[in-house]
Amino acid sequence: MSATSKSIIVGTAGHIDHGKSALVEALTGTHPDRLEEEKRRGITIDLGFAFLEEDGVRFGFVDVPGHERFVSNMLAGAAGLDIVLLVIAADESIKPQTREHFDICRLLGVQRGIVVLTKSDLVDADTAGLVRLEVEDYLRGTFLENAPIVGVSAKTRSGLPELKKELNRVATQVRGKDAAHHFRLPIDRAFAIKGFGSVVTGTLISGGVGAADEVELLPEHKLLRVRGVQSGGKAVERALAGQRTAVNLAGIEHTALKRGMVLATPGKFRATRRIDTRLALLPSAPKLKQRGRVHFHAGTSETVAEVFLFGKSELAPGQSALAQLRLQDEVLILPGDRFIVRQFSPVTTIGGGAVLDALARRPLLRDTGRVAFLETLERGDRIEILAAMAERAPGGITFGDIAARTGWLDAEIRDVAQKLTASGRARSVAEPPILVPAKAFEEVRQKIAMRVERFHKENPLLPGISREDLRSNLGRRVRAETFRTALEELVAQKKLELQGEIVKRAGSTITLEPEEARAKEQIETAFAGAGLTVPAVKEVLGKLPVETKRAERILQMLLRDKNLVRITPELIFHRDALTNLKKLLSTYKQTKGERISVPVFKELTGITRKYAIPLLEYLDRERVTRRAGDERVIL
Ligand SMILES: Nc1nc2c(ncn2[C@@H]2O[C@H](COP(=O)(O)OP(=O)(O)OP(=O)(O)O)[C@@H](O)[C@H]2O)c(=O)[nH]1
Ligand SMILES: [Mg+2]
Repeated sequence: MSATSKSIIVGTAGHIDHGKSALVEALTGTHPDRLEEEKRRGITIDLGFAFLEEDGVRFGFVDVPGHERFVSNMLAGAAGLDIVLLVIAADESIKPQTREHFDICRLLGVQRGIVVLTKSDLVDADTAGLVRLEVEDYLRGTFLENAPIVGVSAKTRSGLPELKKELNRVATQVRGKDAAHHFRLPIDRAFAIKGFGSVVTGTLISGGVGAADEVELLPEHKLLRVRGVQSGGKAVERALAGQRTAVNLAGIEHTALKRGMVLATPGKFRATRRIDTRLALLPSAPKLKQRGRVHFHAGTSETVAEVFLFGKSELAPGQSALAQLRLQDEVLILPGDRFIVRQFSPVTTIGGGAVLDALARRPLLRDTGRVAFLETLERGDRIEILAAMAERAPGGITFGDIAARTGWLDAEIRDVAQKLTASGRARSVAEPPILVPAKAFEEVRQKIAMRVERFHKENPLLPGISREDLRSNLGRRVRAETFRTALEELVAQKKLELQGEIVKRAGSTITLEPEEARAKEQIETAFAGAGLTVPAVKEVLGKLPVETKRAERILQMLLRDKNLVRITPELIFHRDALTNLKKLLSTYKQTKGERISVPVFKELTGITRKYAIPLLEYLDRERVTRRAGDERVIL
């Protein structure tokens, strides 16, 4: 079996007892019914599986139950079909579950199929011809309108070679699932095999999976390791999209694994309870009321949903609408995925649709942009979709958000993001990309420039606003990355300047009022004249010709320009005094040696302990001296 051969999933559909399972056995040699109860009652209850390889095409068969009570099992099998075999017994013709199963196939978007008139050994040619006409009439205007109709008998095996030929022909028309995409395996069975542990099976709808892969179990968001993979009943290195697949998992009990869960590429997806959709009601269904409850089926999962119609109070039969489905349980579902809804009671299939927004917001009335947004999603233009998503995300949308909301591959996201930013409609403010709408980015830029301007006006004695204050001024809705990018751009455009952590208008200098200039000189002189026996800061500031607030700002200017140095909250020295002190110590080292005690230091500098200790600690910090017991070593 070559790994490159085409893999196709074929599913049966049709009324109970019409010969679906017998047909699968006649085609593959495997009877798909496995359960004891199925064998005893002669009906299919749950999904059955079989394999066939014909002319290089690998067919995985999913056989479904026809009984109306087991439609939910049928639904778990119908997700992921490439070709449907619509099975109609020639002696009974179209029956209720023929219609229901066929409706389900249509709503799920199944593209191709073959109509199989079974039990043809039980009818004469006239009856067979009549049934054929009835079926043709029924299928007019549907995806099976031009499908082959093949009469077969599982008993006499008549028609089987022709059916196989048709299967191969239709298989060539199937586009096939994308093995290069993210891995997704909706689980339809979970069990344990002695000596192996937990195994799950499913139809691999996207991507691939191999031994030693790490996968994520959803909606649990649990990481698991793959021990081994089987496909078509044989161990394989890698199973690919379009194959029936069994995965042996490490680190989990089989009882913790259930139909409806999904194995997926780790770290990409988010389970959801709220999806915005295009919901269609079958012409045969009763009308659906606002906030009506329905059974919801997607992939292999099943839950209950409350329907919230946008802009409508009810949905008429045969109509469709944009609608939010609030799910009772979390599921993993992505945009484009199809789903089925069934009436709450009595349980019959009434409609279905496609997911547009899998991570939808609550249906608030003031969200006036929602319908337009959903219509954009529905049109499917990726650049428009990304632009619209960025618009709706406060502060922009991250790479991870995009992945979770679209299911696109990293390279696809980058490609679309690049096109969007190249068009000038959005800005990327980080790597990996975070997209911010161009208008929002421009607003941030303007706010920054305005805020800096205002700061200069309000604080003429300060060189500029601190980065942190500027950032917090913009509010929390602005991302740090947006702020940084906008600021960098303003600096690059020479509109603003950075001075360490200070942001200022480019070229701005501080102009002092005459009394401020005098005050500045006075402060500097006071400290310069004091040498190491410095005065108290308060005392100096108290004598100035300006009020305290301005005096303090002028002091800050001197400290910032390093004309003054603050070594403790209370002690400030002039730069020259400290330079002289360092020279003094250097001379001492040359003449008296490298060690100096506190008393000798006091004597040398002529200062009291009050100054000596903080000064020595300052010198230690400056690595001019190093403490060694009671003494200092001059470095
Ligand atoms: N004579 C005749 N009997 C058939 C043929 N195909 C199936 N049967 C019989 O019809 C009965 C039902 O067949 P199944 O294959 O179990 O029908 P099914 O559609 O799978 O039924 P469910 O799975 O329960 O919906 C069985 O007794 C089969 O032996 C056929 O081509 N000719
Ligand atoms: Mg059956």
